[in-house]
Amino acid sequence: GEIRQAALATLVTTANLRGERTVRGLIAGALAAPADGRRSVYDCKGSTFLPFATLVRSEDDGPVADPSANRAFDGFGSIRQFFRDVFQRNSIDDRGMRLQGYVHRGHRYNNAFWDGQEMVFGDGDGLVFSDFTGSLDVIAHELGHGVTEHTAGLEYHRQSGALNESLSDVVGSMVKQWALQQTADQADWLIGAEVFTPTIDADALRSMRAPGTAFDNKLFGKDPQPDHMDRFVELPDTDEGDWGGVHINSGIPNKAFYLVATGIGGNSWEAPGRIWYESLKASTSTTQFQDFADTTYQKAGQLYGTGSNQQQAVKEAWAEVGIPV
Ligand code: ASN
Ligand code: ZN
Ligand code: CA
Repeated sequence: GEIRQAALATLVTTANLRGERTVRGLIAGALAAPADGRRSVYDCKGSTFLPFATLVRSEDDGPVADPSANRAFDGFGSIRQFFRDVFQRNSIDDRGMRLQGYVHRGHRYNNAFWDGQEMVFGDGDGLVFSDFTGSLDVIAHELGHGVTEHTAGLEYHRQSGALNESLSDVVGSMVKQWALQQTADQADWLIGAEVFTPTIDADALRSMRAPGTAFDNKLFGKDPQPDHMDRFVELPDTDEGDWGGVHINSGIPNKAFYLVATGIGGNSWEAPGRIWYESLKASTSTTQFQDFADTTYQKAGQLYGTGSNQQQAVKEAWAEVGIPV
């Protein structure tokens, strides 16, 4: 990243001084590599074995008969453009990685996931959950896991895992707000508002504005997400324990991002997004809540000035969720 850019800048300068047009041309060509991240969407036709899936829509194809395939394809397009325009990031790996989606995975499968290579979506059972391609923020959440894997590589358990989950919700929420051109105050801050069938009494999978309030019904009970370190949920580091509550304790950093975005005001993907994205790139596989909070405070100071209102909003947000910086 930065080192390569600096090295290229040095080469360009040297080439300019020597007037070596050929070298300069080569470098310019390398720098102007086409922004790609070409899309491929596959139909699993109910199988859980991805190699059995068939290609239904690729980059140069127009809409196809399958609405799930089109939603995944169009969603990838929006998210790709979001990363390009807002963060100057070329796809998942910043090197134009192909965006591969698999729809109709399994029979009535109630989830979606990133598997390290591709984004995979279930149809839902039709009773509780509907098609997981139905929420743009869910598609962006899964793609966000790819971005995290290719940047900080946050380990998917305990606090680093909850940060990994939260960063995917932050991406999901920012992409949705950007697509709708909503300010932080106008947004609903819900993740997966469209994935429940209309019969289910639930707002969404999660709420970043008010973690713990996304649902409260007979089927699921109350949304278990905390919004403060005092209510951090200790769970075993097992599949059963959600790897230490990665989808539960993510409520804490989610609330911090919401507070920063509303505290600064305007669009979440501008200053708040920039601070979070720079902090993600400065994080490691074992970054904990406190480390991440400290990094956002430091980045806000570097980007917007020490004592700026952006930095002040970051400080107040983390204090409000019990992680003072
Ligand atoms: N939808 C979930 C997620 O992306 C699936 C999982 O637990 N990996 O976090
Ligand atoms: Zn996730
Ligand atoms: Ca609903």
